[in-house]
Amino acid sequence: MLIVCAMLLDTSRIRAKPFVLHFNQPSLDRWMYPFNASPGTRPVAALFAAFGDDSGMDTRHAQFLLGFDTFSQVATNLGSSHYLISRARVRATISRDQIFKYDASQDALQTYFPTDSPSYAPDLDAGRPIELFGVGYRNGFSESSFLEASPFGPIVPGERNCYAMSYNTDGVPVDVSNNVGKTNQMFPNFEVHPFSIGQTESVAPGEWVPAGSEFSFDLNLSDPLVLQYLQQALNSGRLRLMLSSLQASERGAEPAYPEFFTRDSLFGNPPTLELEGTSVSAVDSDADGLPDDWEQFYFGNLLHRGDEDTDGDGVTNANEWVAGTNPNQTGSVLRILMTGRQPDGSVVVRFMHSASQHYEIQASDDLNNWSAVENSALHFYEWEGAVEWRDQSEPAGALHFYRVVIK
Ligand SMILES: [Ca+2]
Ligand SMILES: [Ca+2]
Ligand SMILES: [Ca+2]
Ligand SMILES: [Ca+2]
Repeated sequence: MLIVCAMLLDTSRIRAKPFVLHFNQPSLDRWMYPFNASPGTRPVAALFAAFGDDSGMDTRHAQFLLGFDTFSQVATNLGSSHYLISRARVRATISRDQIFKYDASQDALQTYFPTDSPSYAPDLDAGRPIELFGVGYRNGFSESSFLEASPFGPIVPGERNCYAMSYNTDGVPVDVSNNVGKTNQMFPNFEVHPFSIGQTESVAPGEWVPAGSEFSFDLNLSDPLVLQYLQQALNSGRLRLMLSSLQASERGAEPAYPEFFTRDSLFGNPPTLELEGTSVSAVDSDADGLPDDWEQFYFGNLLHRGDEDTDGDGVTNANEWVAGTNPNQTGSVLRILMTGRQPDGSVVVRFMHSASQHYEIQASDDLNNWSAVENSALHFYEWEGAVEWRDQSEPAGALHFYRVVIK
């Protein structure tokens, strides 16, 4: 009897609901610079880079860690796909006057190469963007154990305990601190996919940025891997983000770097977070196969049914819920976009993917007996929202059927 009561209490406690979170300051913030003698209490945090192997440092040398604890406001551990997010914005304020130029867009990887590199491309817009990333950890640390005064870690490239993180083309989280700037074979160059690039209305692109300028970072929710990161953070109750910029004193030029106020500043505005969405409980009061929270999030009412295809994309609302797609957008749907043989003989299956879903590619000779393919690796970022499975082992002329299954 006691157990039943406990279960009832627990169910009511985790009852999900819409949330509109406004953090006026981070739960923690820290200038991630290896020689920072007062981690967690400095009033400002600068972002800059150290190019070249000789520096002995990560290329993204000085980063800025922001942490927002959501667990007191949004129920945790519902499962990542049960967090629907409509908006996520970080704001941060510049503390130092006119020492860098505003660049509102991403600069190609080749613009960071040495000018004598055969692959070098000039940076056609002045300045370097300010990029927002996720956060990764090593040496046993995690988002719950890495705090403002935790050890930085070894001061050599690729070893810091807490770093700017994004996803590689395999969809795997990676340290982006050395995505460019090193010739050491341990650090091959690769393009990054920032979660957001800072925008300001204080000045036009290419102009010097005055102190007090506010930068906004709207997280790119149309990238399923970014959305997934946010969902996982809400599931754990701790959102961690990292600001970084590849600003450097280039060839005798004046030092250029953005510097932000932290929550420890007495003079400037600390970073903030706005996060809006819904957590989805199992409650389905109208018994149509759609959780009420999901219906309210997408439709604003409970009038639509599970067997209905509201956006007419060929997939029912119930299956859009299962697939993590948007029932109001025809372009958001689990569908194979392309399948076929490439000129090199490999087979490609391309499909739209969603946040926090696990896909299995299955093959069949007869459309009756299906089995999972052995090589299950997926390739991301061919274009946003799409993913590809590629197989070079299939003999030419073989006829197979393929399907994508959500596990
Ligand atoms: Ca630029
Ligand atoms: Ca319902
Ligand atoms: Ca539909
Ligand atoms: Ca849809």
